Amino acid sequence: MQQDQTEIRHDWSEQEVRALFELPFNDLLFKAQLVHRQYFNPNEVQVSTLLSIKTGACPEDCKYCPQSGHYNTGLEKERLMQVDAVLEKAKQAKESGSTRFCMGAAWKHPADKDMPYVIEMVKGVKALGLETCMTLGMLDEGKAEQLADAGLDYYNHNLDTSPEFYGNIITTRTYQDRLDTLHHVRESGMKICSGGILGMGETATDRIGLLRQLANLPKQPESVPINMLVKVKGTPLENAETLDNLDFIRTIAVARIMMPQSHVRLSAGRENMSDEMQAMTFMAGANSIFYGECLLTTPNPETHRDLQLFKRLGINPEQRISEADDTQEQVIINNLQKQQDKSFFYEA
Ligand code: SAM
Ligand code: DTB
Ligand code: SF4
Repeated sequence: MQQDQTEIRHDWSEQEVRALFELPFNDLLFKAQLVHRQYFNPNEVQVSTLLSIKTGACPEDCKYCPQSGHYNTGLEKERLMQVDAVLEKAKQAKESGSTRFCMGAAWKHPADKDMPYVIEMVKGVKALGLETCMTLGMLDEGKAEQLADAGLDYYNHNLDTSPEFYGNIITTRTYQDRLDTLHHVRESGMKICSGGILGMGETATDRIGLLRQLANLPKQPESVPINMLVKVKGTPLENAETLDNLDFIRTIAVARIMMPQSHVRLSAGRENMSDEMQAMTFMAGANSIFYGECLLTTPNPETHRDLQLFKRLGINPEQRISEADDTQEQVIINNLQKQQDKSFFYEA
């Protein structure tokens, strides 16, 4: 650790985190910026693209989710996509400037019969020179190892909220199930992407609880998505009370301070955020977004709006940092050339 770098702590108490939330807004944002600049270029944001590879009819009952089979949201269900079709989408994502491709499936957990296809997807997307991420539900040790062996870089599995509030939102899998999946992912050597959703009717104490759970994991997640609830008609949370934007920004800032080395991802909910609100979250330490007009099933800002926003804020997309291997060397050279031509992303 360099002398001027904030220490990574895994023993955050409720009182300490509450004290951060209670700081005057400007003091909190200043502190978050200071921490952010120790580990990251403040003018770079990592850009990922999402694809739903299996949509709807999920057996889980997550009250926020349009894909749960327990609620009627009018969503069109789709079986697991063909590998070729997934790779075609990944190519498009890469051409648009994304560096990571995140594939999501509405499953309780992947079935044995689906693993060969999923593994082909990982290998194919990797061969395109993109980082790979998947979110397929719970993983046991064996499946985590299979995915890691295939070369999957990140696994997304959110804790969603505090342990105390969790039972109000999901009853079909426990908090401990989620922690177990994260443990298997960590043990397999993959990187962890785990965060939560705000605006589900949770209290400020629940937001503190969520961040403590994430930061106090034996190793902090490399990526921490903070979603603003997208209220979908037909889900039990369709009329949830809207969270104050300043409380959302505060939560990003506190996440940044508690997890200095992690990418904090401004995730779902950007479609309803003004440019100024998004700029404030970047100021608070968010440094990653989902890019592309669709999240999994709900809309995301149109790409030209994001490109304009980046341009107005002087933000550059973060380039992929990876050790070269035979298949990816050319891809990395191309990316470096693109980095020199900073305008490539804006003109995509
Ligand atoms: N089925 C897998 C799972 O739950 O692990 C993966 C897909 S799931 C859609 C991934 C995450 O998206 C959820 O954990 C939740 O945090 C987020 N999410 C789902 N619906 C959302 C909504 N309406 N608003 C905000 N975030 C949402
Ligand atoms: C995450 O935390 N947010 C993304 C990603 N991980 C997989 C998903 C957001 C989904 C929003 C609702 C939808 O589009 O279906
Ligand atoms: Fe299924 Fe994931 Fe949606 Fe929960 S969040 S209902 S597990 S797709």
